[in-house]
Amino acid sequence: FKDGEVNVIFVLGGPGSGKGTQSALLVKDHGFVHLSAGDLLRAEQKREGSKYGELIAQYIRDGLIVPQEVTVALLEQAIKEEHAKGAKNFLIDGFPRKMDQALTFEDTISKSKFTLFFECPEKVMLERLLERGKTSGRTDDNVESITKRFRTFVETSMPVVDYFEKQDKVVKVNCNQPVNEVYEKVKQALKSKGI
Ligand code: UP5
Ligand code: MG
Repeated sequence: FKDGEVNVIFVLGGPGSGKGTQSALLVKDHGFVHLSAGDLLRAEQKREGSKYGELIAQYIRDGLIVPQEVTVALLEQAIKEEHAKGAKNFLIDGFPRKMDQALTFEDTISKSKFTLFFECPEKVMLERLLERGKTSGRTDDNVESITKRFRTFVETSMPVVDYFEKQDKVVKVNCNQPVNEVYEKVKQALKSKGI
């Protein structure tokens, strides 16, 4: 995409910090297109005939980052489809969560305007995910997988946040509050960036 053709905001934060919840609210009020990398991977995993189904299933269960070729291709396809329908403003949720993905995406698809980063204590995220796990059907909402997801987040994904922070492109929001209070802060954060 050429400069200005699409606006990309990355939404990052630990597992269960509320990326999906807050993104859904922003879609309703601001007309963003919300693309969750995790949702795209789960859909691809289920797609009949996908050659990546088993690989994706394993990586997600182990809380590891699926090789970037798979995820970047899924995102690129989804962005192009939405752009063809007239969409311009994208919330990319749960991506990039490894440095190679960040560099590839910004080199080949689009630079990001900034990253909305959700801060939340692990203890709170663990409680949320275990609660959700009672009904979510997600193969990674169990203590073993959650522990691995937390480790991957700290070791592999935080360097991406640090990288964007050095470019002064991170807006932090504390998420350890009720959904609507967090949302008020999210809206303020976007306002601070002129959105
Ligand atoms: N909840 C939310 N906000 C709340 C609040 N303020 N107060 C109280 N409760 C709140 O929320 C989680 C739960 O908490 C929900 O029940 C919600 O109601 C409640 P949600 O909005 O779903 O949080 P989110 O941050 O989106 O959590 P999610 O579990 O989706 O985060 P992950 O980052 O772990 O999951 P994702 O789907 O992004 O990735 C899953 C896996 O896919 C990764 O582990 C990885 O294996 C793989 N992946 C890749 O390999 N590459 C990628 O690029 C992306 C993913
Ligand atoms: Mg999510």
